[in-house]
Amino acid sequence: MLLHSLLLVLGVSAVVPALAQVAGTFQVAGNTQVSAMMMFVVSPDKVYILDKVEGNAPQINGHSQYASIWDIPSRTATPIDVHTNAFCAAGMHLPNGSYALFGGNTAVGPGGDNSAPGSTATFDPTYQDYDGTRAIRIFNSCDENTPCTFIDNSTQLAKRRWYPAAEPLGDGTVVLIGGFVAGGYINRNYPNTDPAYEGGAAEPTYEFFPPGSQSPQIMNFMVKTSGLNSYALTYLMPSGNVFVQANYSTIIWNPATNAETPLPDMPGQIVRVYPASGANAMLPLTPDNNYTPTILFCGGQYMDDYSWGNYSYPFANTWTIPASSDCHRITPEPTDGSSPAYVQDDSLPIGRTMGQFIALPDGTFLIINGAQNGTAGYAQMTLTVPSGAMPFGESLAAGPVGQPAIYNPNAPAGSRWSMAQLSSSNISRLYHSSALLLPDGSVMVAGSNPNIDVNLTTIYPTTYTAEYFYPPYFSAMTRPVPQNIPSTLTYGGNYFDITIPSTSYSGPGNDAADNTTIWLIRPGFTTHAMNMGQRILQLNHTSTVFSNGTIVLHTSQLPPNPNLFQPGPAMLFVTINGIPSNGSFLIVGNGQFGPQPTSSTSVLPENVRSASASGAAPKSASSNNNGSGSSSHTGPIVGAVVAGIAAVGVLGAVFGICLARRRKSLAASSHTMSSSPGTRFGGFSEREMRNSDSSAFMLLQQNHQSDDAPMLSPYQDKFGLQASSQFAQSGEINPYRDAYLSRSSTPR
Ligand SMILES: [Cu+2]
Repeated sequence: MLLHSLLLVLGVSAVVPALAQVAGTFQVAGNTQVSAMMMFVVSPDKVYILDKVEGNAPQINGHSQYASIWDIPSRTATPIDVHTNAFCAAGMHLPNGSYALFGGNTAVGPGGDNSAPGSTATFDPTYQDYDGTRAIRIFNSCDENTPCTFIDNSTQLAKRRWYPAAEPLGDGTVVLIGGFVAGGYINRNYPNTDPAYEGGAAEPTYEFFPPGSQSPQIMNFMVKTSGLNSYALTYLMPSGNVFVQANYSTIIWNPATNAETPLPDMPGQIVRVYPASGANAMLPLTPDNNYTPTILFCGGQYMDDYSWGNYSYPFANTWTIPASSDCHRITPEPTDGSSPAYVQDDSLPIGRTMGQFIALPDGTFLIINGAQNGTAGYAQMTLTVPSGAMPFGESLAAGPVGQPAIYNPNAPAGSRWSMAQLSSSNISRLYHSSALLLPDGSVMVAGSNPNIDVNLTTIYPTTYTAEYFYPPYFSAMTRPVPQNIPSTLTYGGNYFDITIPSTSYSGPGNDAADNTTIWLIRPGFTTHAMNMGQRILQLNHTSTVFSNGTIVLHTSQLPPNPNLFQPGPAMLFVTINGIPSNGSFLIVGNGQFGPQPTSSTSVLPENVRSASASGAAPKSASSNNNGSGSSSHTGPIVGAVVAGIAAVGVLGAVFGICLARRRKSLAASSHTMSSSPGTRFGGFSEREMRNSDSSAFMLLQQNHQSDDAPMLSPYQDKFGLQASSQFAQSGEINPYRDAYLSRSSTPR
């Protein structure tokens, strides 16, 4: 551990110069080693990066590498050996602070298929990967003091699921909905004579993790939305029902009874699910809106039903078709007695497919990545363009949008979008790219790979370069450094006090107190222009301003309804005058699957003001620099890294280790979880973990005791057909696996 810390410090000194973080700009962060199709951020230091199985150049244990751990401060990737093919899986946090990845594709070899000698859908000897269609992998929360560990596939889903939806319920249970059995462009044959099962290629059921006693049931909505129903868009509502959107249909679904209540269709039949891939997010849940969820959809794609095609490819040449710029809001459970309705919102500045929303800790949303034309997915031909003649390689999108935009949900209609002072990336972020809020409030952008296997020479190549994007608040010279942030939060119960030192802000203390918001953000699991599980909730608070400039924030626990913000890990930010602190990781709820304890919300103390109080921080550069461009930020994180470099050079290793810890505590700003004794898994000590009877804890415990035991041999499929036979039944080409077969069926 000490050596690890030392190496980390040395790594930092070797890799990171004192780079200025310029507000509104991208900065190249480094090489992710695998193409970042999927990411979780799990601590102030670490991001798990998952790729599909493909021919990445870095090797691990004699085969290409498919996953890595990204160290945020040093901007370096360390390989990990995930064996099951996680290609287009679903991901979600768990109540104990761990993270799960569900489903994926069958084993593949070079070319993304099983054409290599000895390759089967169960195991490929070249890439040494195993069938991931029913795999469950669980990753712990790790940081510079806690090793990253994971377990791969010791239990399995009941059904094969590629592109399933995942949504956590209020008790932490994750519901997994639908998916392909083995993939393709969209989830149907054409003509669509078997909308439920597509001859074995579609999976219309749902199931739970941890599994209950019920076997998977058909969700009728998956049949109704057949074709455009993979990676359905799901948001748990305050009632405990789930808002589900796919194709251009919408329902409220009761996960206990499987009852469906129809909601209006998407206006204009714009499709927002994959592969139209519109940006979608739940707007902030705040005291002002009484924690009433509103879902925002922007962009995506409209094509007529025929043009969407089938498993093989689209029947239209998607790259010629502009993406939608429309935005729509819906409040699925209005509290005023009105009926839920889609409402037109301000249009995107630039139409996008594969744009994705990132909740920022000032209550705004960044839209980032994507393209102006086409759809997600890739293909080697379409109905009218033969293999070899595709104008953008295998990409079904064209016209990358490099410039992000920011949506302010509280701005008056007509003024919610802004691209002011946001510069563009020159890296195309198309299909299989990803983006994620980091604990320092920056956004990690990575991946892009609209190719069946690694291709470094095509127009939109397999991409390994990660960037950090710095939102406008990086213009601040000083970030708030809140103190006494708890390591767990409850649903209702006693308020707690967060202390803001006067050095955290500038200007009058009363103004700072009036302009403070406290945010819980769950960045979610990023893949396919989505952040599954992403949520942002504002905690209520009052404040006491002391004459010395210190501000104490009397902060409410969450509202007493776990459906508003499901149990599990989250980051807490304190934002003063629009400038957020670094996020502190904590656990919401009791850390276990099951009904969450709730209690009534305590009454907050009255506000106390002090007219003489003022902050001791230097004025923000942006306030002296109004409208004249971005300004440089070299705040506490970079400053501390520089200190670490100097110390290693002059004073040697011991001081370096101490400074690494200091740097971490600065970066985390009251990262109180690190006080737990023993090995932590998502904020809980080993002892606490072993006392738990929840199955997710047990998985981690097994992994901790015996590394990778399930991976010693290919598992036997006890439950169903070999995936390799599925496409014979569907009668379609699978462009993802049978890449070089000539077209064998012509649609009507
Ligand atoms: Cu995909």
